Amino acid sequence: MIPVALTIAGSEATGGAGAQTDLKTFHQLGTFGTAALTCIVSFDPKNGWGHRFVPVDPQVIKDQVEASTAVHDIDTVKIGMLGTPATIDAVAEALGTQEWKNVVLDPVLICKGQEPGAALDTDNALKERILPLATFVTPNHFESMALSGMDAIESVEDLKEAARRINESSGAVVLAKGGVVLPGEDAVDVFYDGEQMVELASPKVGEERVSGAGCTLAAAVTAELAKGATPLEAARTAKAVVDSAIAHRQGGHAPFEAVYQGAYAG
Ligand code: PXL
Repeated sequence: MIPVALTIAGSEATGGAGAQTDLKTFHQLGTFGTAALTCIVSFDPKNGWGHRFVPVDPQVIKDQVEASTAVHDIDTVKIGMLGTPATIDAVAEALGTQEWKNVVLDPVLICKGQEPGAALDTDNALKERILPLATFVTPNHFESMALSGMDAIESVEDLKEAARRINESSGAVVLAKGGVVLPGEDAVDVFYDGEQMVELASPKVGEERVSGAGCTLAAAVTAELAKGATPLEAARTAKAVVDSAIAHRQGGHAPFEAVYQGAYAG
């Protein structure tokens, strides 16, 4: 049997991020991908490519998870963009319907186009209801500050401190992403599982963020864990997948480019 991986994530219609990216990554890494959509994001080309955001009915989210887990034996799930407190409650309930070996959380905290007030409620609900269920969490620079309570992360040492704090408060394995935000020639991610602190570095490809890199990293971790990799092996492979996906990124008519996973050969 091909290992099955489920993503609970938003649709991003252009194929750069969200569930579309998760499924491509799952497929490229030899897993059978399934998806439950939490929201529909449509970039608005007439309005600065802002995010038009429509949440999926909470019951429909639960129905999708029910369908996927009824058809397949799934022990590994990725959580991507949730977007509203009602969605978070629905996903927490859906996760509670069975045991999971791996719950990989990409803690997408803000999405352009959301009300700042509503976003704060959503962030708090994510921390209270979903983070405690996660076994593996992949915060970016901004999310690492939010989840650790640190005011600034300016160095790899700061990022390590954030990873320690997030691991202590959640119990999850942490893969904190420095990305292009920290200074230096390398993009450094920090892996911390409560015992091992490992720096994963690779040369930066440009200084611009590429759409879908974060989704791809968490999806690749998920696929590798579904196949039986250890958390550290999964993190190392995921970093290589993202490096390849960024190197083979695809532009279009938007002012940002999107990752492409199809060139990763393993
Ligand atoms: O990259 C974060 C992200 C995740 N999920 C969805 C998105 C985005 C960013 O655009 O639209 C659905």
